Amino acid sequence: MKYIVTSALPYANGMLHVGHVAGAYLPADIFVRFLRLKGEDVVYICGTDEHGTPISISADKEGISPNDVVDRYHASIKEAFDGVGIEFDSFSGTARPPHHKLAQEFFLSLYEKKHIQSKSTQQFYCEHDKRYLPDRYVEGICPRCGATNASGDQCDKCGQIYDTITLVTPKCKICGNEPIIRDTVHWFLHLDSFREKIRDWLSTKEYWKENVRNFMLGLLEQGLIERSITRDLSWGVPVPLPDAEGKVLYVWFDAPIGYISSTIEWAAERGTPDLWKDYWLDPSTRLIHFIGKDNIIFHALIWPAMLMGQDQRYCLPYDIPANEFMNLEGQKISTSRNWAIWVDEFVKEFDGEYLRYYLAVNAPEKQDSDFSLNDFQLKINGDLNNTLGNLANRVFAFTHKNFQGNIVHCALDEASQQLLTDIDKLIEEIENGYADYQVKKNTRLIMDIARLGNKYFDERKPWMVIKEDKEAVNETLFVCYNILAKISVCLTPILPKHCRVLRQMMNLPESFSFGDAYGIAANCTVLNETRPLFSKLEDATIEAQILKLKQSQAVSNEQQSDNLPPEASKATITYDDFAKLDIRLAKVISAERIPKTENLLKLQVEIGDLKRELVAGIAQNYSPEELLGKTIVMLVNLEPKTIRGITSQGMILASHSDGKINLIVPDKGGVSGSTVK
Ligand code: B3M
Ligand code: ZN
Repeated sequence: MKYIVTSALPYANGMLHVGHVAGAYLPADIFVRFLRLKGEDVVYICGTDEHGTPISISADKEGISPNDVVDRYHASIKEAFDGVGIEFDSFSGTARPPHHKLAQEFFLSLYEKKHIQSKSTQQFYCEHDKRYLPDRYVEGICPRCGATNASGDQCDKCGQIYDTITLVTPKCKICGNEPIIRDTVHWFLHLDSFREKIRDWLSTKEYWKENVRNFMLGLLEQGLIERSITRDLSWGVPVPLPDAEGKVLYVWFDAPIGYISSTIEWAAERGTPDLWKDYWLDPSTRLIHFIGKDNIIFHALIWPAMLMGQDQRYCLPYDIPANEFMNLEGQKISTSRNWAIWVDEFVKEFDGEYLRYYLAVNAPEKQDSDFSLNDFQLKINGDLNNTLGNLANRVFAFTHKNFQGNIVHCALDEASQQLLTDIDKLIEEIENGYADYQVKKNTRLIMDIARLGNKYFDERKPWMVIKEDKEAVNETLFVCYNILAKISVCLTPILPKHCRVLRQMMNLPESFSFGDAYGIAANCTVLNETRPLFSKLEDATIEAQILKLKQSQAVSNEQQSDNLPPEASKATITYDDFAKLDIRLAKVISAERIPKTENLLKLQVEIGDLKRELVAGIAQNYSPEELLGKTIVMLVNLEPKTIRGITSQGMILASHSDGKINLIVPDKGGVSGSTVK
């Protein structure tokens, strides 16, 4: 059986955060490693998605070319993947010429069969910038849910896709002016002509995850509408028709073709340029796309239709295991609010495999999951150190001390035999789990095996028995070796490096297959030098991370609220809403810096007779000395919040502009405790 496994192509416009890795990358990497342990023939494909308006907008802002943006992010995204051990066979990019050529061939093949047709449409056009404003070049109020900051193609709040010109109070993202509406020609993919084929194909996909299947059935029910697949832009794959000056393919049309062009690049680099065909042009190949849930429509509907409309007989997706999302400390991960843990930074401070383990334990397989730093510490210390690491350490230490690292094959009593048989049943479950993308459950089962090992070791009391019956202790250790050897196989897809180290310490063969986990997995053992497999995460390390996260968000909140034009401000509130705020004059009676922070001060204030303590992020603009005795304006009835172990009761008011903080003070002085309204 041949497999092509893909992970969604990340946009070359930002860094990877833990939510990305948990959704479309780690599950795929684990699956691929599992397939290889089963001896399957698999290529694992990815690359960066290098078109689309976010990239050209970033380039415009920085005054560089889209290519420069792409090069920068392509390299750093690849580095982040390396740091967390995601090993693609090919990591290409969609701005490369062979990709452009293939995407144009895809277009033409559909065009010749009349699956693509042009028609005149209305689009926003900015008279100031003299250009059309597709997708993210225009912003307004979502016509569906009323959210602000909705873009031309999609609302990030409600996820709805709509006709651009229905956007309410549209504004050009470049100059802020209101655009006009102009006619322009675009090309549309007629999905409806694939309806029967899609339906038949889908009827063979009963094994799909429920979220993906239900989504698709819903779409078919609604009826398949035509989709615009071109844009008025200069950055992208040019539409390969004579009358298409200034038009490029919509990013979502060309992106999935990147899976093929990346495989073509892989084959060429290996010196076997036709090898990609063995995979893509064999209808029995299992093509498996790992994606996040927001990409289902493109992979399960539009992309298969595009493949069906080609002259070449490409294989169609066999499965699309879409994952749910991962939140961070109970809140949605957000790049714009800087509420994220960035992979490249995280793996500088923590072992990349610790991150793999935590994302596996916490995989958002059937529902959204939550990344919490305290829980991360708990799982690394509890599972890896106290459970698995403990089993290895105690067994190794005991062997070195009493057997010079040398344990021999021996007969097993009934209890020992039974234990290994029970464990083999768990291994079967683990094997099925991997085949079914159930990584989370597998981490639990593997820890169950380690717990059984620890329990067995405790019950056999080798530290006592050694005094009278060395052979019985040899048996105990022999069984424990076998348990560790089994774990070293089962855990390899999740923690490849640690399992390699474990096997080296135990003198186990470097190459092995999943089948080696069953039965007697280790014959006799002469231990190499051993050392602890894992190390614990200290409280202080985790606290520092939590603080870093909060601070980076606080800074980004300030930056974002800088200089908002009045028309872009928040929604109108009633007087009653305003009256809920208890704002008063307060006098600063003590101020000190909070150690190990750059911008936090601890303040004591007097509000009339009342004393309050609070934390303020103003140290970069105010020294403690200049604050002493100052009368300031304060929001008194804000919900208290613990920051750096200090309960902050209230917030002092200041203006924020260009990153500078300017405290609001009463113009003619005032008595502390006076109300402000
Ligand atoms: N570039 C990723 C995203 O929506 C998008 C995937 C393309 S896969 C062909 O975040
Ligand atoms: Zn404009």
